[in-house]
Amino acid sequence: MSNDALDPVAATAEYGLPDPSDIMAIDSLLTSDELSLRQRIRDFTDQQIRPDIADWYDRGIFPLHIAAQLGELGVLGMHLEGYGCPGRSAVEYGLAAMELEAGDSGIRTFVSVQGSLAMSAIHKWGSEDQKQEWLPRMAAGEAIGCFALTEPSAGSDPSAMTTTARRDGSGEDAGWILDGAKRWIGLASIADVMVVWARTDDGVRGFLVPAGTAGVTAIPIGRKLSMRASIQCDITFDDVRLGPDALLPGARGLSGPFSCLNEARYGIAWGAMGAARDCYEAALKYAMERLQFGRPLGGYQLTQEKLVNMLVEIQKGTMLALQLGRLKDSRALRPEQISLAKLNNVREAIKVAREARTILGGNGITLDYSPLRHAANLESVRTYEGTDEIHLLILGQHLTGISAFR
Ligand code: TGC
Repeated sequence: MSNDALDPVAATAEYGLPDPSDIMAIDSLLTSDELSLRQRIRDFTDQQIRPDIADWYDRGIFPLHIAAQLGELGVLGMHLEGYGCPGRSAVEYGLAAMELEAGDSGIRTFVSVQGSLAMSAIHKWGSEDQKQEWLPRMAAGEAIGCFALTEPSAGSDPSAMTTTARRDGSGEDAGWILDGAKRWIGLASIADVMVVWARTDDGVRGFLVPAGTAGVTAIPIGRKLSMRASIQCDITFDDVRLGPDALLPGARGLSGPFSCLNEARYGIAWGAMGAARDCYEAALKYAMERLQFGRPLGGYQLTQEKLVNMLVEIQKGTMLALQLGRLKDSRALRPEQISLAKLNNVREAIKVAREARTILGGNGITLDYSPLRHAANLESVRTYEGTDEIHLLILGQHLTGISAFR
């Protein structure tokens, strides 16, 4: 984490006039290093994502070429230390997620799946050999990872998973045989390595399955109305033979995958505010340019109310994300805090996106404008990494001490 002192005056001089939409001067809470990093990612989004995102979305393709660009940008496994990973702070990672999701949730999802899920699992729970083999290439975007937890019949309740790994032989050299199915797994069809969670005699364990392993099939899920510039797959494992070194030695039980979900949910709390900000900015621009009844839409009280309500939620949600990041950087972050921020920020971002679309009128239903694309994406974001209902119940359990799950 950068140690430079907070100096909003110097930062303003370096990065231009304060943003008029930053009413609460949130930028003044960021260090000059953080502002500089944010600007670098914002420039990347403007140059490499914005010009093509509507086309990628329309055609339903994930732009694989940006993996190496994102590696070079230093956002893959951004918060991880060593093994070629950038070792940046939690706040810096959050700012990057925000800027990338201002481009598209599918691009931020790629960064989350690669860094927060697959790389985090290997970094937290892998052997030294596994870390050396995969992390440097994954940080560079030269190898892609995925994280296979969810199953066709086990979404919110991963403890109901039916994918199994059983010993193939006996003794220390015994490998594993993997059988089962996973669903909604981001990047699986292009992954060089899958992190797969399976039930064993010893509880839930994690396994690394390299691309090309016999018996593994990953098929992208089609006909999606959301996350169209992104890949989610069905995977089947049919009598898949793995060596003994496929096991992630450090992870035992569901706390293994759940600790990785914490990382991804953290990034989402930031990213959703990026999508919301992009919607707000599109609506504000349109409202100032579009004349109806002889004056800009922005001159009507009803439009001003919409714009103000959007901005209020974006400012609140961004401050929430920043507090989350500061807690994470001070190693004081707790899962219920992540749940509160993920729940609030995605819920509010969807409302902002839908409200922004109303200002754009009929033009807002085309891919020429971002809000409806963001709104559709955010339906997925609201569902994955814990639905609204799951996060409400995690918070309910925290407040009452009573689990409503079982
Ligand atoms: P529970 O009994 O509460 O806990 C089991 C073990 O896990 C520990 N634990 C956690 N550890 C770290 N961080 C957390 N947030 C944790 N929450 C629980 C817990 O201490 C316990 O450890 P131990 O050592 O005692 O065994 O488990 P439960 O089954 O009752 O869980 C309840 C619940 C609902 C909170 C949990 O199931 C949950 O979070 N469900 C939502 C699952 C979810 O978010 N799924 C999305 C997965 S992401 C995905 O599949 C694809 S999206 C990305 C892509 O595009 O690929």
